[in-house]
Amino acid sequence: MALIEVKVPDIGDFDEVAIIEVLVKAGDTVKAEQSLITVESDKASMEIPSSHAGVVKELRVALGDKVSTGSLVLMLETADVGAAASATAVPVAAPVATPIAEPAATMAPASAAAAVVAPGPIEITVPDIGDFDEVAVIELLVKVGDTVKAEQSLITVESDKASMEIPSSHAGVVKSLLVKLGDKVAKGTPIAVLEGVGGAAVAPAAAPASAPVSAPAVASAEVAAPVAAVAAAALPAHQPGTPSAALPHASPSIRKFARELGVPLAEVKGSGFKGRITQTDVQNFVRTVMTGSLQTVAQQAKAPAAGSEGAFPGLLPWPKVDFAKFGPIERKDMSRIKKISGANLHRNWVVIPHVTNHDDADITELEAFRVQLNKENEKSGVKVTMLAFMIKAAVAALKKFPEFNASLDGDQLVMKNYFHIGFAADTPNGLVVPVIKDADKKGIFQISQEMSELAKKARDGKLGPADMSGGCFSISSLGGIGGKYFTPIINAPEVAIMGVCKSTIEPKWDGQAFQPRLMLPLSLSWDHRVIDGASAARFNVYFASLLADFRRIVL
Ligand code: CAO
Repeated sequence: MALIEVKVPDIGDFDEVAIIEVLVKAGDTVKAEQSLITVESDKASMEIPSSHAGVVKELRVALGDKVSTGSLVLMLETADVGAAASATAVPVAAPVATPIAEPAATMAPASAAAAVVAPGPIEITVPDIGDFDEVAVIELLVKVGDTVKAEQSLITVESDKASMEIPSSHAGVVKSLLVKLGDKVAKGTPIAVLEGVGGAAVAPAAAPASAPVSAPAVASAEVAAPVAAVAAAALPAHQPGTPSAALPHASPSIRKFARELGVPLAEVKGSGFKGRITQTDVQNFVRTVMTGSLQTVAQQAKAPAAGSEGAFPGLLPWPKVDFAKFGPIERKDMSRIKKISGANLHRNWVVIPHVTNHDDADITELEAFRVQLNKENEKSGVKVTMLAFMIKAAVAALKKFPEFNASLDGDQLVMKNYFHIGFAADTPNGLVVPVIKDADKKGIFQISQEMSELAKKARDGKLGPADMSGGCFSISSLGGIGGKYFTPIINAPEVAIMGVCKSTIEPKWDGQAFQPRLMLPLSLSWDHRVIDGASAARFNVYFASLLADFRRIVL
């Protein structure tokens, strides 16, 4: 038996990092490499492992203490005297302080050296994260269309001992994301394509994030590198206000624990230091859900999927039927689009308090104008349908009622000063919503042309994420098919959608006689958290008035 000191191993240049979790207590038996404490800087957390197996005799640190390489963590009683002697001298589990990530260095050499971003698209890759390949993506911190600053975190990756955020080496707009949750990434894995907007690239030596960590006493090849080194190796400069601020605070081991139990950390209230989520918080969450006193957002949103046991407490399970008993059947897999759009539609339907207003627009004159336009422009090959006029009318209505051109973001409304209008397109594989960008700046012919190109791309399964992102408001037109009214589901994070059915000639009283008028049925669904019923009625009336007399659009 020997009493040894267990100290913080070499964690590179990062001294004075705060202890945010103490994972053991006096009397606990720990294994070698078992995590003892979690420390955190402003961008990464890492667990400090024990160099030896033994029994914790005395803790020498407390929550909130600042520690550095060599700080005494605890006294451990160990049976192995020989090992104990060396333990105090050199922690076996010393994390390898690999050279810090140099995001720009992983870019094409030309752009890394340049002071300004090239105007063309730029692929952002995972920088040097030491010896650790194949770490899992656990959080996507940006989405397509987001504008990011150089050094802003793009994704969080996690190994079994550490999590870290991977920063962008350039400023720009995210054109596409090349990773998804759960993907395994390593140095050089492409993360995203950015369209340069003229921001400065991170020059390898300029930003703190790219300054190399001073070479450690232990060479990386000599030690079985604990993953904690990854965290230390890639600490980017702090970016106040980046999305990471909203992430639930929990150490990698708690994240793993939560994941194993299927607990959504975002819904767990942390009781630890600075609101950090502890193991007890996760356990309490599970207990509360199990006793039925709490429904998670995911549960609320989850369908009682066919064949499942019923996802809503108190609801009957989904009926399980042996259909073959009643006649011949065949089973088909749902298409990828159907699965994705189904999950999105379901979430939107469950989460958004929808209300739908129905109205009619008198499009008698507009239809005559449309037919005339198409006749005049027969040779152009561009056919104008009613939908193009509705897109223009939607822009005008969004300008007049800006709360329809908004998105909810926590307690805030994001008001958009751009006008991208989506339209639902029916394809053999399911429903997609391509987006006409900057519809306010385009004329009816250009919108018609783009719509027919996007609709073709949709049918051919060739729409890219950029074609379907950034929408402010959507129109779902079943006018070419039929029907009278329906209840379109809002395409989150938009707050309203206009559903349109087939126009029909109806008798309308003009004060003296019934006149045959071409009436277009409108169904406007809106998010009652953002929009009031009176505004929705006004929006519908205004939208209909534009279609009834399109000259009003220039007023
Ligand atoms: N009333 C009467 N006729 C209409 C009409 C309306 N509201 N809207 C379109 N039409 C006519 C068109 O004028 C065209 O007639 P002609 O062939 O005689 O010229 C015909 O119907 C077919 O139009 P279209 O559907 O090809 O063109 P569009 O611009 O109206 O719509 C698109 C394009 C891609 C939106 C459409 O093809 C489509 O996919 N619609 C389905 C959307 C959908 O599935 N929504 C449901 C979502 S919720 O599940």
